[in-house]
Amino acid sequence: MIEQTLVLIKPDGIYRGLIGNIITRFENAGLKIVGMRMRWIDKDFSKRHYAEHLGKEFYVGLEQYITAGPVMALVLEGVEVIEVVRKMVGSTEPKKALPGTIRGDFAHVSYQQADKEHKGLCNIIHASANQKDAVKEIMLWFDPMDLHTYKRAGEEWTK
Ligand code: 3AN
Repeated sequence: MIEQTLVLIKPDGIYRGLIGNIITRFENAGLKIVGMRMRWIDKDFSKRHYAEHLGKEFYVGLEQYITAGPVMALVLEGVEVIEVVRKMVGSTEPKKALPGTIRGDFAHVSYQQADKEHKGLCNIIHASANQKDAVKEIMLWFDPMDLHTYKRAGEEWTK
């Protein structure tokens, strides 16, 4: 089934110059970028995006982290893209993320730093966890008119 998912390259990913590298992985995998915007969110927006984590021990650090700089938001489209992207992103805790995943390849430094400073867990990227979250998060971050339908080269003969 063709689905859409929300991906955020978080402030540590932006500051470390990883936008191009991360987007290239998704494009190489055949996923289609149907929306993209850079946005520096405030605390209120963080509370809406991370509503399920409000009140948890790590929320204050998480809010500090996600509002510390601009975030690149992407909507990706593809067959079972929610699960595919979660696999490409890797485990929440970077030290558990396998080599070859985005967190496994790039997030170990940030993890050690966060651990030392007792901050939110800096793991470079967010990806919607399931279909319900994907719909909710895409609506929160994007105006429908900023999402686009088009064919990638070669798409007609891969069907
Ligand atoms: P994921 O991003 O892998 O779906 P979630 O949704 O459980 O993980 O957590 C959202 C974000 O909250 C994580 N990406 C991470 O930045 C932060 N976080 C999650 N668990 C912890 C924790 N135990 N300590 C600090 N930060 C955390």
